[in-house]
Amino acid sequence: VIAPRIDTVFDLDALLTDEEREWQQRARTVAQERILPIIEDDFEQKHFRRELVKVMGDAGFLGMHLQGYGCAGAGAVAYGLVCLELEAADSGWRTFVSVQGSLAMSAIHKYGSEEQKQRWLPGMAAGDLIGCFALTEPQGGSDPAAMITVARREGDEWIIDGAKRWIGLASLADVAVVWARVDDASGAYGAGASAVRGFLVPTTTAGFTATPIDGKLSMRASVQCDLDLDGVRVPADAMLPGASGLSGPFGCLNEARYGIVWGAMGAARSCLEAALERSMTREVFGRPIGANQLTQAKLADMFVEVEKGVLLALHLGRLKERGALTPAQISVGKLNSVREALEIAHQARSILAGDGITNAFPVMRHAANLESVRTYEGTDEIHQLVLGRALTGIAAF
Ligand code: TGC
Repeated sequence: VIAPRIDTVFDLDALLTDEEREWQQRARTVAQERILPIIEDDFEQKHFRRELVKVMGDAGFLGMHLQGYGCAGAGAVAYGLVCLELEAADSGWRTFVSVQGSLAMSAIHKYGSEEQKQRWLPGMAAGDLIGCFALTEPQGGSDPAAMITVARREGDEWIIDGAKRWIGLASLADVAVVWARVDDASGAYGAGASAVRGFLVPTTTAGFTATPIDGKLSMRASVQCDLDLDGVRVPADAMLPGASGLSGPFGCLNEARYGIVWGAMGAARSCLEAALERSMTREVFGRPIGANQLTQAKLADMFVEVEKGVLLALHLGRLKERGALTPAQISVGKLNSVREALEIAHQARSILAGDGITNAFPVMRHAANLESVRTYEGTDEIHQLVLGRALTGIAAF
């Protein structure tokens, strides 16, 4: 028995344009031909396959929702569908596309000078240059307002000192978008003393050290780093002129969180597909396990959550295309998608029984990856607090 393709059951395709379907198909092809054949080995070996960066660039996925500078200028839904298909293969590759396009490139595109955009964006869109986004610090990621990394002005230069943690791709990156508190009581270089500003730091700059974090049992096919910033000197024009205050980095986090709303549903779909196929081929007590009511109930619940999650993502995508998407709406999507994807991964594992803990199936890898996705770009608790504030008008943080 061949499992029906679950994404044809509900006919979500009917809600997409031809162009969106083309982007989705392109991402599905890249995922199937370039990522799936190698991902179990790469996950096992903790290997980030650098050569695939160019493949992502050639496919047009890097900064694909941005206009100009070699970017594809695609819509938010098309970008979401690409995130979904890449994460159906592995969260690490969707994370790469998010860090490059939604965080590093978005920061430059939203807040950079014309010269900064011309210098960095075309190479990043093509996959010739890698960017990273240095916001989170070792003392914790949930409260960027507690940032202690500082930039001091000395003559025509900024000198940056501090530390960052969990910075994706930093050891491979060509440029880092470093967020730092400007130590400037005069207010001459920022909107008031101690404003958080962004700086474009070439990673070859003296004093910039990126060290991959070892011992990860999640996101093993991608790289996250500790950053040490020790007297890093950059020219005055390295500052992003268009961002002052935390709304700068938060504006980029909105972009990345939006991609996760879609991406996590890709991981969920992959788990459901594995469980569905197994339920029709694996026999216990003389019949397929999918003939049991308890298994069918699990499959039905998983399917309902995948379909609801994709519909929610699509709704948020259409709002985003109209310029109407709010941070609280993104929190609904990020919280729901990742929470449900993890539950789906756990249910799929139970249907696969003992074999579900092996890498003969993608389910444990997705479950492990989703633990990271649940934590970065705002934990469940942060998004609950954002929604709690939106509902009550009272900030509980
Ligand atoms: P508050 O500090 O009062 O506000 C600061 C300013 O930011 C504005 N703002 C937003 N702007 C746009 N989008 C959003 N989502 C925004 N949220 C806040 C806010 O209006 C204010 O603007 P202004 O002009 O008045 O100065 O912040 P808050 O009280 O609103 O927010 C508190 C809280 C807890 C919600 C916020 O701090 C938060 O979202 N925390 C979670 C941070 C987070 O997600 N960290 C993980 C980042 S993941 C990462 O860095 C890794 S990158 C991936 C990789 O490299 O692999």
